[in-house]
Amino acid sequence: MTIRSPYPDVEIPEVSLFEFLFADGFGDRTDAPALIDGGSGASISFAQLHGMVVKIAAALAERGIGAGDVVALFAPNTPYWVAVFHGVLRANAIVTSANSLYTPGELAHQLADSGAKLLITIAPFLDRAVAAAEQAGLTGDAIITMDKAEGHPALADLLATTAEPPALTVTATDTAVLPYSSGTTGKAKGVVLTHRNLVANLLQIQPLIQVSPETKILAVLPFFHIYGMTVMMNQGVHGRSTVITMPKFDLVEFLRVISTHRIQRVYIAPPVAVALAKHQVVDSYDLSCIEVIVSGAAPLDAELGRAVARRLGCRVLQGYGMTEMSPVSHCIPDDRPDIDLNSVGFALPNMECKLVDPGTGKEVGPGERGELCCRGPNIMTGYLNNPEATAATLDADGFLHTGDVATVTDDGVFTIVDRVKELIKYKGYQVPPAELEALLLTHEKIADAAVIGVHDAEGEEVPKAFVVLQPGAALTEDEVMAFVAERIAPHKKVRVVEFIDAVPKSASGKILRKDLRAREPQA
Ligand code: AYL
Repeated sequence: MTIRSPYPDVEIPEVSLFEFLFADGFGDRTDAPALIDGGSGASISFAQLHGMVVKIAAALAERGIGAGDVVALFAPNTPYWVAVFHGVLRANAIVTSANSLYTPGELAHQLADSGAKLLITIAPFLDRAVAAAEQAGLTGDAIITMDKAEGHPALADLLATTAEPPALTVTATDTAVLPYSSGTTGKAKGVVLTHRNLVANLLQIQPLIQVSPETKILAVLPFFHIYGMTVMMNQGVHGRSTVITMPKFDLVEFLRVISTHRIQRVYIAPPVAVALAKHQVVDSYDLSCIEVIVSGAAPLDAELGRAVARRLGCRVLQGYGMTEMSPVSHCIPDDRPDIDLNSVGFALPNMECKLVDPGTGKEVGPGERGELCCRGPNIMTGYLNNPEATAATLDADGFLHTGDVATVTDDGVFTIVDRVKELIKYKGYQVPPAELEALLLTHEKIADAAVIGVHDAEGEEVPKAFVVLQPGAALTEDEVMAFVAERIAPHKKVRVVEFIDAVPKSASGKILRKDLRAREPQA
């Protein structure tokens, strides 16, 4: 049984993201602030943003960047991030956005795998950027900084060009972005999202969560992640709203920025809800401006969400999605505060969903648990250069198998109840177990390893490694954790270690994660 969205379909124009967002001009919003740097208060109007985008496109074209070329963005949220992102797309090229916390090794993997020709970063990230570029075979000239740094061209140099921008030749079906996601299994892969995918998701979100020119949106979640990219950055530009950027999460600064800029719309991942519900400092700020908080990227505890709503006197909603869906597929609509906050609300317009019993492969109906499979105009075309992973995720009918287990009511309200994929989510960030297992195996004293997600005392999901030592070798838990921590981004750290005699495996050699999970005390 296919469950269709209760909302009428929306029409998706066959245009590039640039045409969709910029082509009509901005009417009476031309001189209004499109972006404000939350820290300094410096702002960029819609007209200025448009001007920068065109200049950046022209300068990139001068440097030989054009259709099919990939440009990597490795930087925290600032108004410049937005200008560079759209400048790359306006140059007919493709953005691959990298996690700001990446180590050189992680960034090098993404640069090489995506075939990036250029890396745009900031001076404080140059150490890691240069090391990664060297590993990936990019030369020094291929690194541009958004601020100024000796020895590298800067964004100001690009903006100084007198060249005309190239003709806009990309079409709706061309690739726009390559964010990285591990999907249901294995290591991080390039998710191929087209212009149409990104345009579609903006239009699909609109009937459930509207933004207007009066809306001020806080962008503290990173633009490099699809949640920030679509829901904060592009939805903001589309709504002619003002987006206030923050480069990283710091509770006091977060509260100050909301209160100072009178922000009405705050998008968060669940750990921020914990702080908002419990931290004393929250009472020191006037947060009466907040109208709606939307939580996504990991399960929100409904009681916690209600505590935030009561304390701040605002609505709290939950959305669900996946990088591979551009990303939003489900959301509690803004005008339905009656909907259970444990749920992720309705399927967005143009979405078709089915729930499939992971054991039997049979479709199940309302009230029963099944793997959520989704089809719609926002679904990726596949993983970059990886037909096996694509075939394992997108079925012949075009349904994406999410690896999440859900239930649905007769009214079409979905609740995510479990996850059948390997993926661990730490504070909303992806931690692919396969990557940690491969890293652990590079330790000379480790014979075998398996990683699963467990819940810590605060209920946060954390990676736990089961480690088999080489015969006669000795290693402490702390040594294992330190070995991993030195080599990967902080959110991927192994936070619990247990030594075991053998990793349980199937006859074909696959790690039996459910056997490892069964050993854990139930939360
Ligand atoms: P990725 N409840 C439970 N699990 C969730 C939820 C949720 N509300 N949202 C995301 N996940 C998990 O690619 C789930 O396992 O995208 C899903 O397959 O980093 C995985 O996270 C996808 O991780 C929104 C709502 C953006 C969600 C998003 C998704 C971004 C995370 C905007 O409003």
